[in-house]
Amino acid sequence: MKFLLVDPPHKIWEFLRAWMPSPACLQLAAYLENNFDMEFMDCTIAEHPWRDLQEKVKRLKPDVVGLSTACTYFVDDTLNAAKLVKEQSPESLVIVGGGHPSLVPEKTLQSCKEIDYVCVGEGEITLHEFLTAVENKNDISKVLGLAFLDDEGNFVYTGDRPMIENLDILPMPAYHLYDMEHPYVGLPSEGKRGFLVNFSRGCSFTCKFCSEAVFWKNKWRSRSPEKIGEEFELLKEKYNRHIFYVGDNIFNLTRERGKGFIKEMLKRKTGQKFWLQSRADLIIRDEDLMEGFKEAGVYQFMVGIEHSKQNILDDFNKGTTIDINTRAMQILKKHGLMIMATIMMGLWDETEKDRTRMMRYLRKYVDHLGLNIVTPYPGTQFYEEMDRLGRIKVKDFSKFDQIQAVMPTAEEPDLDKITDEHIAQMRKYYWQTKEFFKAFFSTNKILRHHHKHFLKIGITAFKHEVFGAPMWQQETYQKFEDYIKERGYSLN
Ligand code: B12
Repeated sequence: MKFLLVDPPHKIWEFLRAWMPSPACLQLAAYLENNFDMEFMDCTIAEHPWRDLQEKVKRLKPDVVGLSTACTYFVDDTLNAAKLVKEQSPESLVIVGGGHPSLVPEKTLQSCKEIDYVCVGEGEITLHEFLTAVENKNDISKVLGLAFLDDEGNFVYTGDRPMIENLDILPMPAYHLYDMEHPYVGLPSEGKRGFLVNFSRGCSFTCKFCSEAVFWKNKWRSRSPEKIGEEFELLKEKYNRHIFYVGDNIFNLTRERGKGFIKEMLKRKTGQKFWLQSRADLIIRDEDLMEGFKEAGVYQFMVGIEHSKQNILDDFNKGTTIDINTRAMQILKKHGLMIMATIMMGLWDETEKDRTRMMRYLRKYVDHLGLNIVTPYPGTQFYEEMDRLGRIKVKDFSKFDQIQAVMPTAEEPDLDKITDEHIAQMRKYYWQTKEFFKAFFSTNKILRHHHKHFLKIGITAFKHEVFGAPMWQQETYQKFEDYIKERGYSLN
């Protein structure tokens, strides 16, 4: 039984020019590698992503190919990868998993006949049972957590897969299968040795726009502080990684977790630095832990401030208030922790005046502006509502990257103008003397580094616009259509 797990070709996070090994693939690979003849391929760091995938499948003729797709905005690449796999090896079964296909399994299957199965939800046990069933020629419809179309084309869902209660049963992510020294692997904004990790799954809050909450059915689980410490230590000792974006939705969802992490990292004294995500109300609840977090190496909290209009927070079921947001940011400032605020713009009843007021408000506190264009993700309540109201004007998912507008506002019907406004707001925020000086003179070394990185991105954009110089391009990405042209014959 040969199994090929693939992170298909797709764009990396262009905005920050950051690429990370997929935590999903690393965890799935670790869980399966000892039980199956498994290979892992990350096409996002392959020199010729489509050609390499084609050749690998042709040579290997795997019994099963697993394709992972976390974000809606690169689902088309996954569908094309499925087509290429089937062309090269018609006997291979194709199973896809990840956030997007899981939330819309029927649509995914109907949009691509080359996909045989969708893994709905958590992958480790479902994939293990699926591969075992294929190997032993058992009835696949008995494996929970799978969706497929039957011979008549009817959608079949085998039923919910119970989630793993204790994440500590999972092995350490399979970093050893990855090219950890590839020049693309890192978070340039965090410095050369920046890296991303993930230790929890889900979130117990119910923000209307979030696909994560729906995907994990509002259930939250975490690795224990000991396992977290062990992984950080391995990343330091074996892979020389020192500064991290921790992808957990809400790091201090419980006080116990925050306290456990602090204790563990103070004990291990690895000297590593961490950027965590949290919520404003939980920052306030845990104010007494902030010094501990700092001492343990935390340098930044990313907080979903979302907007400066209360009705927007209420409408999104965010469960916070402007006052809570302000107090949380004041607490972080007081303790010398950097603030990255994630903000939405381009909401239906947002006006130019609202944005100006919001930016003025944020300027007082925020070190990093994570300004995103509001994007409705399939599977969320927000998507359904916007779809019902006919506001989603673009259904091409490759544009669902939070940088391109897909919905108009009451004030601005032109999507391109909203997209341009997003860039203009980011520039206005970062291109001011005060921010410019931070790149060179801030006493905070990390902030200096961040600002230099953004300055570099800004200069490239400026040169492009004024002098026609080339924009930054991901060398490892090629559009599927371009590959098909390049290879000289169309897809079977
Ligand atoms: C890590 C991460 C990133 C990394 C990407 C790393 C990577 N290589 O994937 C970085 C920082 C680069 C990033 C960027 C972006 N991200 Co991001 N990111 C996350 C984050 C924080 C963690 C994902 C994760 O590790 N989950 C843990 C793993 C274990 O879960 P999982 O991926 O669901 O995998 C399980 C199952 O899905 C399944 N499975 C997955 N693949 C497969 C394959 C097979 C074959 C099978 C059987 C099963 C299976 O099994 C896995 C294990 O159980 C999530 C939010 C969160 N906390 O989850 C957002 C999230 C995935 N990102 C999101 C977005 C929108 C983006 C951006 C587009 C925009 C932005 N402003 O952030 C950019 C650009 C993406 C890009 N081109 O890189 C959204 C996606 C929403 C959507 N529906 O599209 C999320 C959900 C955040 C959110 N709540 O909005 N991101």
